[in-house]
Amino acid sequence: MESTRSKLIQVLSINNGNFISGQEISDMLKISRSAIWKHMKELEKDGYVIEAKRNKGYRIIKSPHKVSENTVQWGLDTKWLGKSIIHKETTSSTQSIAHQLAMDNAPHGTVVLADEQTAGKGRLKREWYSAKNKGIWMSIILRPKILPYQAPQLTLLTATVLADVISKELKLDAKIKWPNDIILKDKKVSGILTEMQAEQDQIQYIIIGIGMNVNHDHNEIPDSIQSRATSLLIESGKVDITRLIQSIFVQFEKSYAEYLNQSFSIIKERWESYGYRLGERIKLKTFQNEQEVILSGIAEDGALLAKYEDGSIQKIYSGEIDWFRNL
Ligand code: BT5
Repeated sequence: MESTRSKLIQVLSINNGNFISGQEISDMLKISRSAIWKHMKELEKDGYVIEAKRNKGYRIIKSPHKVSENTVQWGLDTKWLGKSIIHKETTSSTQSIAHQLAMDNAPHGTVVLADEQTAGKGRLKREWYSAKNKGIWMSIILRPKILPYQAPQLTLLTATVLADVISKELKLDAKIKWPNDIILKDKKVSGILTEMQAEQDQIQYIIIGIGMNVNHDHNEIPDSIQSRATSLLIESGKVDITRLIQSIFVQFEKSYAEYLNQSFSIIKERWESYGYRLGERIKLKTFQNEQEVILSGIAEDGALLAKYEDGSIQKIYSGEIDWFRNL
């Protein structure tokens, strides 16, 4: 259920700084005038500056910079993504909260956002550093009508969304390093963690975890990853995290619709246009051996396509790739 507060935010933001009367709001949201007033007071606590005028109504004249359910929903132009947001100042991992909510039937498009994670997770139980107010640490609950084997396509889709937003809005040369890293100048700025709950041939839910370093200075990147990690601030300048989240939501909805209505090939093409070191020779270590291969793209199921010396192309699902060492 969309909360009354988020509907109110929507009504006010559609009006874009113009007054809207208490009666109109009351009719639209089916709540009393005194309930509206109480909600306005709550918004003010969140940092909104609201002007209330007799015979004219209400308008928002300033919204706060901090990330919250309300600030992200203010002016957010999406149909389903982010209509329900759970924001925590601090939490162990947004993934854990999202799993819990999904098991309790949270709707498609619900988002868990945190200012800080104390036990952020990467893949294979790796650690994900999530410093307070420095980045985007969020988990999106999806309930797609696709088959479980297609789930990795959503990781690739998410990567194209992040690369698109970073490239278009910040004019940076974003690349996607298979399978889930967004790279700026050979350093990781963002990672994606996709987790799924499925039974036989049916997906119950998918959780897409997105971590993105936004406003870290150089010295705010932990020593252990200094040589491999970067932030948007380092590469471009300070970024408004709330606006960035909104852009990600809008682009995500667009790409998700294209994916469902058309096919994965549109995402695959986009992915390949951002592919890190595609067409290059890299060293690939599998269970059996270590070989030089040329990266030629991705397959429909999300596997990496490697071209061997003899011209054969094989799908790589896992294996160590020595990305950063020049051959
Ligand atoms: C990922 O794993 O890249 C997935 C990261 C997903 C994080 C989000 S944040 C919101 C949600 N809640 C969570 O708890 N997780 C998700 P992987 O490919 O395994 O990369 C992990 C590796 O990246 C680590 O072993 C480090 O080397 C490096 N790393 C850790 N923190 C980093 C950071 N902030 N920036 C860049 N690299 C980092």
